[in-house]
Amino acid sequence: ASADPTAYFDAVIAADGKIEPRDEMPEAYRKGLIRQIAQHAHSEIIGMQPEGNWISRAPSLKRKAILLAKVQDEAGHGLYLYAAAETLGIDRAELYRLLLAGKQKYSSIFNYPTLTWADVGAVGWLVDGAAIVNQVPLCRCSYGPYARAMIRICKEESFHQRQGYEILYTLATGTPEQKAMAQDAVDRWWYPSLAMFGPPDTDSTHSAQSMAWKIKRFSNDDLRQKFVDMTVQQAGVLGLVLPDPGLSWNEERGHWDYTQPDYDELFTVIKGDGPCNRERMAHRQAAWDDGAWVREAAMAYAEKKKVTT
Ligand code: FAQ
Repeated sequence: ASADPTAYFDAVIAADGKIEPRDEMPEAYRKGLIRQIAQHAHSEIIGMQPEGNWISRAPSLKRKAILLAKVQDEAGHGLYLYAAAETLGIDRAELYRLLLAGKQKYSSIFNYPTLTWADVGAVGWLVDGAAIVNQVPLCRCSYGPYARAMIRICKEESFHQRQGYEILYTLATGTPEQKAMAQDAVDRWWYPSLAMFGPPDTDSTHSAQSMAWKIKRFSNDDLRQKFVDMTVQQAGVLGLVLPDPGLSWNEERGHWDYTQPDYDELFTVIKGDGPCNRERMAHRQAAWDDGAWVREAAMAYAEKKKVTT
């Protein structure tokens, strides 16, 4: 180790290099990454619930197989992300404990209900769409294991986004009732999707430090704007209307003007009082409890192997 403990870290960050698990790093960098990566992992796992709700009710065998594969991908994303967090010296059992104790968060978006089949399309199109806009820059994040996990995750997310778009396209070009169902889903998912990007830059507590450390590459508001610009075009192709009368092209800025989501609602949901928070956490807790015998059996088997070999 050098005399200045952060000299190596500072040089790697300045040169746009990657920090790896065994490198010296400031404690706040390590803690901040655990916070973000764990929150991201928990989101993937809790995020299986709203869509899992439709697996048994998907309208055809083909739709069921596709949705099952997508939800399994989310479990996989959660696992790569827990593994990335573990390289920072925390055990995943501890991360689960912190989630279940309400000490770590998961994304606000998964506290909204999936009321109709069209919601599965809207989640794929808007929620995965927002996730991609947020996560592509994370492929260049300064922490190596997180950046590398993001590359594969983003490839799968873009497939997910297209399957959602295709569900909505089928409905939007179907019967008037199907089109109305697609429009209703978009009406309900639009603002919660905008809120996924987090509070406005002025209220974002972590952005300045995360950007200086090259964990975040763009601010919450810049990513939100990018998502709006991309989505307006796609809504046009679908023939669906984004539920914002304030949407208008701003020639000077070269971006769409839009109405901000209700950030009071975002904070209410983050604090645990959204439409489905209790249900999501109860389901997660039950899955943990129901899995106890599997964990115990696996430990007993490992012990037995140690004794006999
Ligand atoms: N929900 O200072 P900032 C997916 C919290 S995609 C809940 O701006 P930061 C794929 C924030 O933690 C969803 N909490 O924070 C999928 C902080 O509180 P803390 C997951 C939120 O970290 C699709 C406080 O507010 N993606 O799962 C939210 O700089 C379909 C102040 O905020 C990721 O996690 C929110 N929306 O920026 C799966 C991406 N927004 O921690 C299944 C990685 C903010 O101090 C189906 N994460 N907060 O107690 C990030 O990029 C960042 O963490 C942000 C927030 C952008 C989410």
